[in-house]
Amino acid sequence: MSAAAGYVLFVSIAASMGMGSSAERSRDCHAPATSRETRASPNDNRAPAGIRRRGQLRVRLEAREVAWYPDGLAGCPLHVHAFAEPGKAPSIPGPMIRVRAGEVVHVELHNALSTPIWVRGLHDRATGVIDSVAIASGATGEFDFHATTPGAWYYWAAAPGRGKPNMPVSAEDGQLVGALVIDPAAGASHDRVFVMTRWTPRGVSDNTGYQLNAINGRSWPATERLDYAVNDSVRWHVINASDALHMMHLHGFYFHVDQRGDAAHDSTLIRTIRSNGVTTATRAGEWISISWLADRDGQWLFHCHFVAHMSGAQRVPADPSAAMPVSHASGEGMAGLLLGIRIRSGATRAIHATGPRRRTMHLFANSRPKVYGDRAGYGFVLQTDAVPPARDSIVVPGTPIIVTRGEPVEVVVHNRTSSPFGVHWHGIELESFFDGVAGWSGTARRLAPLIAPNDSFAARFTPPRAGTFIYHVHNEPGEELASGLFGPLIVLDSGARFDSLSERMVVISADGPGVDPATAINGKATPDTIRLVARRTYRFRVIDITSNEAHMVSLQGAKGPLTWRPLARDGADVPSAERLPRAARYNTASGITRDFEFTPTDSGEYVLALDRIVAGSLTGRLTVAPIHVSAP
Ligand SMILES: [Cu+2]
Repeated sequence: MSAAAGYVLFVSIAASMGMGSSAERSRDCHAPATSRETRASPNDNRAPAGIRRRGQLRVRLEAREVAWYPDGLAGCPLHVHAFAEPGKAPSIPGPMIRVRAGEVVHVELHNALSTPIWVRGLHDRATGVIDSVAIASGATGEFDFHATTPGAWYYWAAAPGRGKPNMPVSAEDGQLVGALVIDPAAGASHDRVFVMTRWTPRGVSDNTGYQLNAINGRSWPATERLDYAVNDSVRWHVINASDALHMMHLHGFYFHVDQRGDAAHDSTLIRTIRSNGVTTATRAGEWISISWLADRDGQWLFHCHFVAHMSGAQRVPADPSAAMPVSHASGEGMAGLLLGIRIRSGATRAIHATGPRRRTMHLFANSRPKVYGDRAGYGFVLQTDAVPPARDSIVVPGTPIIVTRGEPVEVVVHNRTSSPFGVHWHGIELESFFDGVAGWSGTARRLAPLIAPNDSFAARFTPPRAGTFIYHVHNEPGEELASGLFGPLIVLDSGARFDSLSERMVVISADGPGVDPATAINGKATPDTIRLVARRTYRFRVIDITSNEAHMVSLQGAKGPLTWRPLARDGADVPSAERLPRAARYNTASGITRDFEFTPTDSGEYVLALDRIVAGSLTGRLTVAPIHVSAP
């Protein structure tokens, strides 16, 4: 985004909230002026802390009370605890300690808070155990270690009873965290470091109350803009130093998860590494190291796919103690866990300039009053006849859009609702302008518009790979996503036809608006029966477009989980080595698609079950689709 466009977006947000100019807005903040407070700076984690002396990195840190401005200085502050290097402004996240394997680190940490703190993670990870060191108020602790284990580690501190031994907690100590990156002894490393932190009034990890989520100390649109040139290799460490799950999604490109770890372990200890996708889970306390090739120009986003974590409703309110739940409402604009990426053009490859004639489809965003109690329902309906569908006809999920790899398509989106929005073609490698983020996709000179009520927008793309994707509303003002504005986007290989006898789509979504909705399968909280024939092979295309929820998906018979073969993740075929029969279950959350091949061996009754996951644990809160398998 150009600085000007960001400013317009911000002013329109402030004006719509009745806040007037940003200067007035600051004066409205409830900001108790305590003398001990200093203002925390955002930390972009480019410059490491400390000084190198005689082969040793020496870092001095202090834990202090600070005022934090995650929306930028025109926004309101939160009063939290943070780390500082003496003589410098405190920062959120705290000063980054970054060394190569083999170096020796000495840290002196002074506790200037009025409470004792437990300090965790200021050590090497060779043992896979997190040490806790208590430092009394006013006291200083010393830490000496030999860095040996490469990874995007972090250190954190919390008052007794306010932290967890394996991750920071999103209360007042949730920003008392900093990166501790150990690079390999030699060679290139992932260059940028992004630390995600979180603040909630009660320190809760769920998504039912007010929350503020930040990357490197800032919430969108105050987050950093990342500039690259076409064909740059991008390599990032992304650290989820919070107690909430985040589903990190990259627009327009696939990325590779090169390494993954939690507070104490790297991936060689906890799970297999290297996977390709457009969305990946970073669990509470987890970090990932990712890489991707910026091979198309334009403006893109990297963000958490949970609506609550990209919602404008999480802008810091004037009085944080009276903050309202963020829930599923997108609010005015976007805020929170979003990074803007600008890729400068060069010799960019043409994605859809030539080739066969473009196929045009008309997609209508319809609404109908009183579908969810007093609230409207929404749905995308594809025109299949000579005349457009009725204005109040809604289908949830939206009509599947089925296109062919390599064939240019134009989807004309007609907005018949009363709200402006964009439409994102999730997982499709396309031209930035059509990516669907109004006010951001495209270039500074030609930004994608909001699709106004009664207006339309023609999205053009030529899908380069066959697979299972999603189309869904973006930049919506309210709960339009949870209320039905999404659908499957299937790309078939050239020459292939969609065979409804062997294809089964499973779309997982919220069953309507509200803070804690039930989960629906194919639009119903009490799902329709899936009908199969024994000994026939099916392709299951499982799409997760929930708002803020996570689930375990499983196929089960009377004797427990069935077996299936993974075919694709996020639209990309899995390597043949992974296409092996395995237990039919996996964890999913918003923004993920998976394809599986399933052959029921016997006739009988089975289920496709979703078990809601909250704070990392199965809850037994089920949504169950019956499966009836008849004899061949
Ligand atoms: Cu998130």
